[in-house]
Amino acid sequence: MKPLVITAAVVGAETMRSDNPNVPYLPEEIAIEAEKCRERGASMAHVHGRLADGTPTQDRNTFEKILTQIRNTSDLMVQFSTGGAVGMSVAERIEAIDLKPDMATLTTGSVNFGDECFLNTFPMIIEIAEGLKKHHIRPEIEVFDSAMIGTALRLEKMGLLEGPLHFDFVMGMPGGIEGSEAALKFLISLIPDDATWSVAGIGRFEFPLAKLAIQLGGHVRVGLEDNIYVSKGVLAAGSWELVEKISEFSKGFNREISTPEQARNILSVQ
Ligand code: KMH
Ligand code: ZN
Repeated sequence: MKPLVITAAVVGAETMRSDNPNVPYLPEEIAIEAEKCRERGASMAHVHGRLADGTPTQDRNTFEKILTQIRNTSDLMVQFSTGGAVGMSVAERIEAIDLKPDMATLTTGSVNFGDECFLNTFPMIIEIAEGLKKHHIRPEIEVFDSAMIGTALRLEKMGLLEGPLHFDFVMGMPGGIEGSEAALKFLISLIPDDATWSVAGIGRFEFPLAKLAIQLGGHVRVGLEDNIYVSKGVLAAGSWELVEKISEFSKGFNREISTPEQARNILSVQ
């Protein structure tokens, strides 16, 4: 098995300090948190932007600061969200991609997101995929439900995505695919043989799915974006504490943890 790539989703667009006081908002806070995650085994930071009061933003200046500060303080790969927050326009969501992060997300379908809808119509998906292609940014395909895999394969046929594809299965979110072993194995069965994948379990699904991914040869995303607890009822001291847990699990399963340099190779990032 290839070494385990751990992605730290340190910010997100939904988790607020009222949920967990350790969510970083400002670029310097995000960079400090990302560095702590690197020290505990993460090789990539998945980032969103926030204003000082926590309001989600995809503002280019904010992302420029985040990218610069993470690159100044660590060798982490940086992955921009193009999902942003529910309700944002595509233009807003891809405003910062010309900054050339190492990767950026691409959600290949719409999904109910709590009480709202995270809208990704086919034309919207094409616009984001074209933007990533134009700037030579490797997409991480975010899969909230199984139909999103078929759409990604369609984009590959259209020449908008280039293999080997890399998927992130976001599982256990209300409105998306369930966080079960059967569902994970079903998603794996749908992707091409040469594809790579990671799993981002939401809430209580984070650790059980991470353990499965470690054993099945996949990769893992954790962080306060996805889950605010380190154990039942105990808030995580930061995304770094969740990364630390994954590193411990991986050692327990005798799986090596990748460096950012190895992760670039594993995920075919130039
Ligand atoms: N915040 C969600 C609406 C991504 O980062 O690309 C979208 C999301 C996916 O988090
Ligand atoms: Zn995200």
